[in-house]
Amino acid sequence: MKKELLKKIRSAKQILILTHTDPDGDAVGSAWLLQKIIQKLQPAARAGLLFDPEHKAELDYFIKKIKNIAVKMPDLIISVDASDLSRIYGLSGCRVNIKIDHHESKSSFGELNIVDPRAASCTLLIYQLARQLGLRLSKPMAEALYLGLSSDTGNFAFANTDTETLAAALECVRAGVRPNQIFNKLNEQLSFQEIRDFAVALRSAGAHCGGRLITASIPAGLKVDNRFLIDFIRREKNAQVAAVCVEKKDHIKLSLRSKSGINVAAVAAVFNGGGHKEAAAGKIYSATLAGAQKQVIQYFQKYVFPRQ
Ligand SMILES: [Mn+2]
Repeated sequence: MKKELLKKIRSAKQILILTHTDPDGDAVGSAWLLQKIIQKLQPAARAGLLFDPEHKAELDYFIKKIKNIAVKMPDLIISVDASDLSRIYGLSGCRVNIKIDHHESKSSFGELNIVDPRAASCTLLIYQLARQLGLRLSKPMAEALYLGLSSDTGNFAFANTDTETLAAALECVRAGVRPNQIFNKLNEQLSFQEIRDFAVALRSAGAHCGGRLITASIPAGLKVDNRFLIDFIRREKNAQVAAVCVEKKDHIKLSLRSKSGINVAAVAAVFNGGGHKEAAAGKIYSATLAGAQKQVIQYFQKYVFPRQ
């Protein structure tokens, strides 16, 4: 695996790194970290990245730190943190040569697939590769790694937080990362309007299935980050699963979180999506937000929390 990866990178001149639409901290961190690694392995190559411009504003701080290089005719395309071909931003009919990912997925669309669902973040998986190649963790690499680690572990609080993630975080801090600064840039950048909109969205919260399922929804027009909302409602003490429906242009986005061992990736798969056991997302083609939410609640009532 390591040899094949090295061979592909060393023989490339123009490398394009892509990730999923609506990128999160792990997507941005993974592309950034990989670019830094490629620059060390193959300094003569041009390694550029492409991000979906429709990303959360707080990621701009990190994207601005990345020195992007225009790559017009890539001879190597690497996707990071993307489980499905249809979710990759900027691919436009090209082939993916290398897929690096940590989602549970049967889609092996790369010529070379480096996939490990045990890795808490895709940046951690890329860091492990870099370590095998004997590369030292520089400060920018550590920032990229930490960005993905903290994003995908809910600031080192989710079930995927383990000795590996904490040991990698320690390496990041040793390399000069300041956890508080990254937390501030990611989580303390809301506008006053977003605080008010959050209050409106929170009013939609409901408990179902004897309290084991907690739901909320975000109508179009409200500026609310669904991750903040779902991470808030999941705090309810009896909730085993949290579900948030978000009204998008042509569909309803479904986000799911599990605190109880229930595999929400399997539920997301029913709703045109996928992800991890504890965090997953899907798409519902319903004309209304209420209609989509009803479908979700009914699915949980019937299949996940049936009455004994
Ligand atoms: Mn990820």
